[in-house]
Amino acid sequence: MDYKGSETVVGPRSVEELPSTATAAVKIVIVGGFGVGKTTMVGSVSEIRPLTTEETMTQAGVGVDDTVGVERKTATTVAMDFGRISINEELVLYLFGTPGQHRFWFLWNGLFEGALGAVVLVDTRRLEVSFDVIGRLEQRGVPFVVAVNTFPEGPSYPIEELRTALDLPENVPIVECDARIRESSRDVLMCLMHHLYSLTVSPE
Ligand SMILES: Nc1nc2c(ncn2[C@@H]2O[C@H](COP(=O)(O)OP(=O)(O)OP(=O)(O)O)[C@@H](O)[C@H]2O)c(=O)[nH]1
Ligand SMILES: [Mg+2]
Repeated sequence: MDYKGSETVVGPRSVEELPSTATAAVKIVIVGGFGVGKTTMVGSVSEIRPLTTEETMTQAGVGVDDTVGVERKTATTVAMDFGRISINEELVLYLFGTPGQHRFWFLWNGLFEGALGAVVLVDTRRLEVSFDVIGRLEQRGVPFVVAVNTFPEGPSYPIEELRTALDLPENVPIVECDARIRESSRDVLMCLMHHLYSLTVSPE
């Protein structure tokens, strides 16, 4: 399979080389239903040119892929996205974006190996596409935060309503973001880091 670099969200990219001061690497997985913005998030926040495995959506997917709400989408991830971000001089996050479509979910097993935590992206126009994703994370016992990706036509709900709709416990952080904006995506990752830290000091 051919892999291509994505510049869907254009740089600036900082150094491609890993800083020599980096001493800790953490694997993070970006998950969510079809078309919620996973590739966009990895692309916006990565300091290296991200790797994507997007393929053009064709007529062959009609009736197989549920494109309701994302009719304008022309490409979809078929294997994974990959990016990297240095949080500080020592800590580096390796980001793995999963495919959103059910027919590629068998790839999850490999992508989750060694992952410390996950970001679940949700789109308020189609909350239901994230239900299965959250269920699967809970089954695996992978800690996660929920990031509500704000699309212009997306309805806005109070956080507590979203918590009820997604059936999330009190301790799971829910934050809003715009996956296209580097700082916003970075804030989501920082939120996940704080959450992971809080679980180490006061585990469930
Ligand atoms: N308005 C708006 N559009 C966004 C945002 N994030 C992503 N998009 C657009 O939404 C579309 C879907 O984004 P992708 O990043 O491909 O979604 P994905 O979750 O990787 O999709 P799959 O890999 O097919 O599951 C793209 O056309 C993006 O430009 C956002 O925060 N706001
Ligand atoms: Mg994608």
